[in-house]
Amino acid sequence: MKSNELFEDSFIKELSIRDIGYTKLSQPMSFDHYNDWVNEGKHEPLGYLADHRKDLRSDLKNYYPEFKSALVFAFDYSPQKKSLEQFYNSEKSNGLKISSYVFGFRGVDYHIELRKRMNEVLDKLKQNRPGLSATYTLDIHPVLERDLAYKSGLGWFGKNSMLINKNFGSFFMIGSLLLDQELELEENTLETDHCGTCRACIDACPTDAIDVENRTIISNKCISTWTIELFKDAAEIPGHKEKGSGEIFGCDICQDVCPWNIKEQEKVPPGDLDHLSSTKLKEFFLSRPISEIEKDLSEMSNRGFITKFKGTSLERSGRKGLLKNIKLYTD
Ligand code: B12
Ligand code: SF4
Ligand code: SF4
Repeated sequence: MKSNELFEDSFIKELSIRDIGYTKLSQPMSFDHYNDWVNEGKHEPLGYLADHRKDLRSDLKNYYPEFKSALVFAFDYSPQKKSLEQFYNSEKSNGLKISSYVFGFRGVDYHIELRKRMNEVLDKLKQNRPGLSATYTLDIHPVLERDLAYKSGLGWFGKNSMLINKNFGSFFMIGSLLLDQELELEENTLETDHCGTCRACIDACPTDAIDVENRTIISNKCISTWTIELFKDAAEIPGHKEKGSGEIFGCDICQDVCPWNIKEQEKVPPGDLDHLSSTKLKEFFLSRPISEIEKDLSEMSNRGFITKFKGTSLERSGRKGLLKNIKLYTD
């Protein structure tokens, strides 16, 4: 059986799972690539990628000793991406931009929402396999997730370093269940490179953050690092203010120009952006005069910010981080 035939279509669709990969390999294929990247300092200022957890990534068994196989999920947010683009192109937009993944999962922080969805999947799996145990990996764990998705056949490493799927592009998040049993599934073949001679992402990146030789990102040049990971006053990314196009949380530019995403956006129907958290974010940050937002954030307490945006991805940067990002467009 193929991994994407494990569950009923309606169940998969309800959880926005676009595809499922499967692998029994516990060792990544690109740990050396990661190691070199860290040794060259390209992870800076993201210290958590280089500390005692670095080498844990060399084998999934370091994180989950019982590992026998993994189900790897592509959680799709391309429909919400399409709606957000329509909003940015409308008169309602104030020119500021928040990355589309933030709106992808009902506006709820994907760490919270996708964990719930993977628990639902696990409950379903356990119905026929009562002894099964598992743990999940989602972003913050010491696992090379793109490598895991690559190994399980979900896509290739694009020049922009995104894991790209030939059928649905790169607007998806990766989440996995590491299992203590093998499943009766065929392993998928590895996807080949479909970037060819294209350079669209490299030419579009406003801060030259793409290291094309290694297909990696120089973190301290990336707008995503600056707007999501640096919480307080921080030195500006050289060139960002001049060349940035309104990004105040994350950056989608190198994905927006990718032909594999453009193709997907042409065919995907727009998704719902009207869930409570999404509406709150859109109304506060994306629809009002920028000076008004700056004033509100300056006068708000940290506690007030957390109360208002609790459970959304923006809680990570906090009030000060967002204020720093917005000031780029008011000073
Ligand atoms: C640190 C991090 C960042 C950093 C650094 C990004 C980077 N590209 O390294 C920053 C803050 C900049 C960032 C930004 C974003 N991130 Co991020 N991030 C991570 C995190 C936590 C670790 C990534 C990492 O280890 N980087 C180090 C590099 C060296 O490793 P890598 O990215 O995995 O790349 C592999 C390939 O390049 C491969 N490789 C390259 N060439 C070749 C060739 C061969 C032959 C082989 C075998 C391998 C190979 O080797 C590398 C090591 O495995 C992962 C979650 C996780 N635990 O993995 C999410 C993750 C990569 N991020 C994700 C997302 C969505 C984003 C953003 C789109 C968010 C946004 N809109 O702002 C941007 C995209 C920026 C970009 N173009 O990459 C998703 C990507 C999903 C996907 N479809 O690929 C992940 C997987 C989170 C998730 N659970 O879904 N991120
Ligand atoms: S996310 Fe933005 S800044 Fe980072 S590499 Fe892509 S285009 Fe460049
Ligand atoms: S824009 Fe072109 S080079 Fe960049 S990831 Fe997409 S296909 Fe590859």
